[in-house]
Amino acid sequence: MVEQSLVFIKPDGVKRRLMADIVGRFEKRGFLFKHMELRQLTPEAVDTHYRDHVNQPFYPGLKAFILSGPVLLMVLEGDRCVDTIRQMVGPTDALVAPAGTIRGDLALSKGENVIHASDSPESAQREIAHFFGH
Ligand code: IDP
Ligand code: MG
Repeated sequence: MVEQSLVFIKPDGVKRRLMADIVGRFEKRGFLFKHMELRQLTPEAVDTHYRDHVNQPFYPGLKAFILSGPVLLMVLEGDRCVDTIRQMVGPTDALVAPAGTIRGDLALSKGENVIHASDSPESAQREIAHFFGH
């Protein structure tokens, strides 16, 4: 089933010049790129995007981190791409992410973990509408 996923490279990945590596992985895997945009997010956009996390103790740090520079937003399309991309990204805590995953190869932290990817087709629809309108 053809799906879309909302993915962004977080400010650590942009600053560490990891964009080409990460984008290259998605290109080589064969996803269709529907949108790609470097964007400085607003505080309101971060609160909306992470609405399920705003009451977590780590949220103030997460918000400051996501606002610390531009993110590279992408909408990717492909057969069952939401799960496939989550597999490529690896688990949240990069310290335990397996080698071969984006986080396992490129990050070491649970907070600064270089990339966001939608966790379900429903989240993807909400996130794409939020960042790119209907
Ligand atoms: P995910 O990005 O793998 O889907 P979520 O649990 O949805 O992970 O958390 C969203 C983001 O919040 C994570 O990618 C990470 O940047 C941050 N985060 C989650 N848990 C922690 C934590 O325990 N400490 C610091 N940051 C965290
Ligand atoms: Mg998540």
